[in-house]
Amino acid sequence: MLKIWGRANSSNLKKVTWLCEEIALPYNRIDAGMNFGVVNTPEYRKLNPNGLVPTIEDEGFVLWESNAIVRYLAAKHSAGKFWPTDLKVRADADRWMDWCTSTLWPAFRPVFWNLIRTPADKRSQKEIDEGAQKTGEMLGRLDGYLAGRQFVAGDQITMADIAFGPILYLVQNVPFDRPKLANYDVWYARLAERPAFKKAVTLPIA
Ligand SMILES: N[C@@H](CCC(=O)N[C@@H](CS)C(=O)NCC(=O)O)C(=O)O
Repeated sequence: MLKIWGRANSSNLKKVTWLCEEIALPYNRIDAGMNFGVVNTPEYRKLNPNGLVPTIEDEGFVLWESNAIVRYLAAKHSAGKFWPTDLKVRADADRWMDWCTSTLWPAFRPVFWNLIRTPADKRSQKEIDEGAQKTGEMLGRLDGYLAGRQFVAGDQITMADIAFGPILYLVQNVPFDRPKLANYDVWYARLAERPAFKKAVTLPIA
């Protein structure tokens, strides 16, 4: 059976478990990271030299980097749905997965890190304010793109929505001044109402 290492409330782990729940792919999740440790053991470092989660092992094949894992599992088990077979739709999905990791998350990370992972007396209000402003700008960009679309890469849910969902769950649940955005809000609600999202993503964030 597919093995997945990572604590259940890790956003990057949730991308993998949410996809598995969507496609009814059985998996064995092993707690690792933060208070569970494991990630600094020599055994784990052999699997993932970064000491981060998630990591998977599938029939002897080891893979880390959450977006790469999502692409691999979607291509293997859900070609034509979560992994689009149309080249342009897939490129669009790939593009938004990369944008989420390279642009949205770096904008939002300081807000999350300060408000959720940092004791109140050590927080940087400047980092929170700058991050909140950038996050608002990025969400606005996404909102414009979502006009007239059910999901980020068209009218069917794909791996791109999977990559966004757990990050947006943080964006929605960390207490900061988030702009109201019509297309974005409807899309997020559409993702959050899915039973697989509720099971894999809707967990306490801290
Ligand atoms: N680019 C990597 C980032 C992985 C990452 O930063 N994982 C975090 C959890 S979301 C982690 O392992 N943090 C340390 C820990 O949990 O011990 C990916 O997408 O898989």
